[in-house]
Amino acid sequence: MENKENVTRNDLSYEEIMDKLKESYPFERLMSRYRCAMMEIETKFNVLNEEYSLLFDRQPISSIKARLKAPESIIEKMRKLGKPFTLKSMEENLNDIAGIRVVCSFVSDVYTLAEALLKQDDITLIQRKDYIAGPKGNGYRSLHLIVEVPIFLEREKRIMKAEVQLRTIAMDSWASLEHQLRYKKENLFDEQMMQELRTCADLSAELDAKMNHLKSQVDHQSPQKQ
Ligand code: 0O2
Repeated sequence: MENKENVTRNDLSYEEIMDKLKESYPFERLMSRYRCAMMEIETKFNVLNEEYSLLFDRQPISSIKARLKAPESIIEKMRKLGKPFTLKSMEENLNDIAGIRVVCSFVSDVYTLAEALLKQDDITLIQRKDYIAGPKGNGYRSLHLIVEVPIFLEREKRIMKAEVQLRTIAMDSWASLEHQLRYKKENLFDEQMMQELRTCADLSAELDAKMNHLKSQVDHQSPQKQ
């Protein structure tokens, strides 16, 4: 490859692009940096979970899943965006190569944890999409944050972007079932089926709201530890 930053040329086929990308050391190095960013953010949430479990005798985080976007999905998205296949362009145009999904017990935990992350002085908020306050048309709910986080390498400090999705257990189970139902079967869904999906999402939001209300009653009666 003449220029290490140019992973691909535009005249290559999809398969050739992918093979070249996977073999390239600069691509591997970039992916490794995104992996480091995921580790940093995952650790931050684990630390917060530990702290809150001390303060409130319960853990607000039910589970954390971190995933690196697959090369196939990266190429597909760059192609969709009509952007050149270079590492620089990937870094500039894709916000979700590193993804961390934080599944919380209650709706209030989603916002408490998001706030606690964002007030850390090494985290910069790039974009916030609140699909809980304003669900997507199909009923999808989650709080999405695009953040920048520094990673400290042997000789340099790099600022990396990552997408953090925060949601409740109920929102997560709806999203996971919806994904299974709709994955590659998008065109089988008619308006009535879409309406049923939305109804299921609304029912699960109602459950979240009731559980959150119960939690605030319990919180009100139990004093916080110092
Ligand atoms: P994966 O494999 O989960 O990463 P963009 O991210 O740029 O493509 P957009 O629409 O601005 O576009 O992103 P948005 O709305 O913030 O959501 C992106 C991610 O949120 C998706 O990533 C999903 O993880 C999740 N998501 C968004 N909408 C839905 C939905 O309707 N159902 C489910 N189950 N998940 C959703 P990817 O890249 O699609 O997939």
